[in-house]
Amino acid sequence: MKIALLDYGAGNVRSIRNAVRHLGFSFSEVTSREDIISADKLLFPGVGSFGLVMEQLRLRGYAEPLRERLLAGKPFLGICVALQVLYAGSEESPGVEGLGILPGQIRRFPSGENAVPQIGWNGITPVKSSSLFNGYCGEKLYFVHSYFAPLAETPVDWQLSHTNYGCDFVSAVEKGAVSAVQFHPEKSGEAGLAIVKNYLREGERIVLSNRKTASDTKMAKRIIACLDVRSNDAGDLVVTKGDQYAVRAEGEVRNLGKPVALARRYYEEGADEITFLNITGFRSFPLKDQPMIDLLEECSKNIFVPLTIGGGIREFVDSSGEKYSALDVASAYFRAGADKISIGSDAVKVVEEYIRSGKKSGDSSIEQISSVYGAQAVVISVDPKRKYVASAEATSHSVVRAATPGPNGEEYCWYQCTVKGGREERDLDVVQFVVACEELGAGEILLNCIDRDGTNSGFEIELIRQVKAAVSIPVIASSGAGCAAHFAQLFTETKADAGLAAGIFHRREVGINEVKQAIAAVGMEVR
Ligand code: 1PR
Repeated sequence: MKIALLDYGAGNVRSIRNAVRHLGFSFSEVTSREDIISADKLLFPGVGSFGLVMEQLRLRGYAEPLRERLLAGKPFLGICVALQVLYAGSEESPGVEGLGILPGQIRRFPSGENAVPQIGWNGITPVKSSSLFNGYCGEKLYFVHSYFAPLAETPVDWQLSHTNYGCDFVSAVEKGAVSAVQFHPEKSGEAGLAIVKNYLREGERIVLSNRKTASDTKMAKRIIACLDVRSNDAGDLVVTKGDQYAVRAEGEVRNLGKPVALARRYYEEGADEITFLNITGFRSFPLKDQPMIDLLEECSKNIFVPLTIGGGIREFVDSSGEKYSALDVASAYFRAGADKISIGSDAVKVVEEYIRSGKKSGDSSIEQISSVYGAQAVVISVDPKRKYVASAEATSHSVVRAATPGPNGEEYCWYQCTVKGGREERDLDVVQFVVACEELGAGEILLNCIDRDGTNSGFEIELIRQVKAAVSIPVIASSGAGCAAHFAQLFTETKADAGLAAGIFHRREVGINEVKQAIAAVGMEVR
């Protein structure tokens, strides 16, 4: 059986390759139109924008053979934007024609109650039986997209499953041997791998009884494990953990373990996402000695939940005068298995220039990476510090009433942005910063808090509320978790989309499952 994978240079195709290999199948890469026609089974993972995918398919002369194959009803599995290009067009790329297998238009999620993009674990409701869902028991699956296939614009005989995210949308289509899914099965843990296996399985597609699942689906709150990574004095790459960003104890870099092993442990313990932050990335150049690239390649071999990587993503000129753009760095990370990249210090610089000039340059790191890989692939890691003020009127910055009074009993504070891991303070407050990042095309905010980092004293609720009120993109709350109850407090007192912790997980003080039980106990949806 000839399995062919269609990679048009999209973001993270490494994950689907790893998933197919992990399942014990071999495959070949599509290099010609003939490969598209002749393959017994075609896999088409899509990442990026509708327009970019269609442009790449046409550039390579793949659009016509693909249409031919689909109209002939030959086995096909499309993932994410590869489902969307089956349609005639999309609001994401007006005027760009899709493959037109399905007549309708892809639409953007309405902004409002739900953060857009949809990033996280949601359910599906199969509306007809399919061998693709043999053995599927209603597990949540991983979605990361801003545009969706509307029910009204999808012929009923193509509709395979629905999902709700503010509105009901088509989360999978199928007709005969042609299937496509909006979620990422290669990033949806064991349940996702089972769906890929059902597609790749040899022989006739026999439909076993598909278990009835819930008629409505709910997005889960995400629990993320974060690995702050750096080289220790011996030059080994270790997971470390700061107290308010100070990572040395008795002069030594705290060593909490090996990154690959810890990441694997969190995958097995049910982490919804895993984040790696190269905390000294601002010093070195990620593409030079490459430890983070190797780490990603290793982890993505057998970790099938989303991986985010941050640290040092910026423009760079190396010692031989060779110039690299932030996009070059990000592309290397995506090819190595990252699903999202996180920008820290460089984003502050970009926003300061944006506020100073009042206009978008179009070639900032945020804009470049977001336009090629999609907003959902760009996370902004914010490192704010509390700045106490005598009164709310004492500053032009956006203040909050501080839950922790200041050293002189101050009741108010604002949150000052920093760069280089909290080493340098900037005259920019967190609200100005996140609003500008969203305008420039970022898809998610990783909201740390230096004052809370490593303190086990709980999340900075007032900061999270302030940022959640300022942006419509998802917000990951980070810093300060000391027990499972802190996550319950986080999700009952704020609209945070995800909660991240490091120290308590590394030191095995609290388990990921314990956290999920605690938030489920207060009525939150969990995976
Ligand atoms: O600025 O683009 O090179 O990125 C550097 C990245 O490294 C940024 O994302 C920045 O947040 C991170 N970083 C830099 N220095 C430190 C440090 O700790 N000295 N760590 C650092 C950031 C914060 C969280 C941490 C939570 C949870 N770590 O990610 O994991 O605070 O911790 P807790 O649960 O133990 O409280 P660039």
